[in-house]
Amino acid sequence: MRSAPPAATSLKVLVAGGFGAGKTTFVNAVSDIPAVTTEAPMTEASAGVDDLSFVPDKRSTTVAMDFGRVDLADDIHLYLFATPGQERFWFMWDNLARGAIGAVVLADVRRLGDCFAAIDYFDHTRVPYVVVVNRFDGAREYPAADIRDALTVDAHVPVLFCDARSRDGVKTTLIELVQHLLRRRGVAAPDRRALPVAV
Ligand SMILES: Nc1nc2c(ncn2[C@@H]2O[C@H](COP(=O)(O)OP(=O)(O)O)[C@@H](O)[C@H]2O)c(=O)[nH]1
Ligand SMILES: [Mg+2]
Repeated sequence: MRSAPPAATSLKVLVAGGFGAGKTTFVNAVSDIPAVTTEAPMTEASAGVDDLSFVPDKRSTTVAMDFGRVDLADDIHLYLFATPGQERFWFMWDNLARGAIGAVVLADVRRLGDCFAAIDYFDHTRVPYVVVVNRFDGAREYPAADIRDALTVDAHVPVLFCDARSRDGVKTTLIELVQHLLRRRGVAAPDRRALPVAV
């Protein structure tokens, strides 16, 4: 008698990184459903608090989270939750992180230090992550090894590159994240049955 195929796997993934690193853009680019965002217009009240010097076109900011969903295969559904970047919203991280199986830390090489908080948080809470450098126009390119050194992340942490506006580019980084999770579980082949059901 043949056993029934295992049901689909749903995984919760966090997207973190500094203010203006491209988190909202990343979730919107890849989501198969219209992403739920909680953008609020930026007002003068945030002048001098939120640094717009590298993202002068930014007109709004995430006040709670962004949410999207993407299917990597017929049977792997990722639920993406992007955290607000600013320190004044960090009290929400523990709630957002509950049940998360992995994370993407988005980095802008022009201000790498802005993602230290996310890296510290995931190291501390033992949530596996990949670092994804969002390639902004005109930003210098650095080899992955240099980025890894600058961020002092472990050698096994993948450092990837993408344009957060590109659906295919973003999707590739999410596939890499899932493969990283599988490798950490000692599974070489992409066998999703090795993934825990997290949501
Ligand atoms: N040139 C370029 N601009 C980007 C890219 N990703 C995001 N942006 C822009 O950078 C600004 C900040 O992005 P946003 O997604 O709001 O950042 P968040 O604060 O991390 O959610 C927005 O104006 C985006 O349109 C990228 O890969 N290249
Ligand atoms: Mg945002």
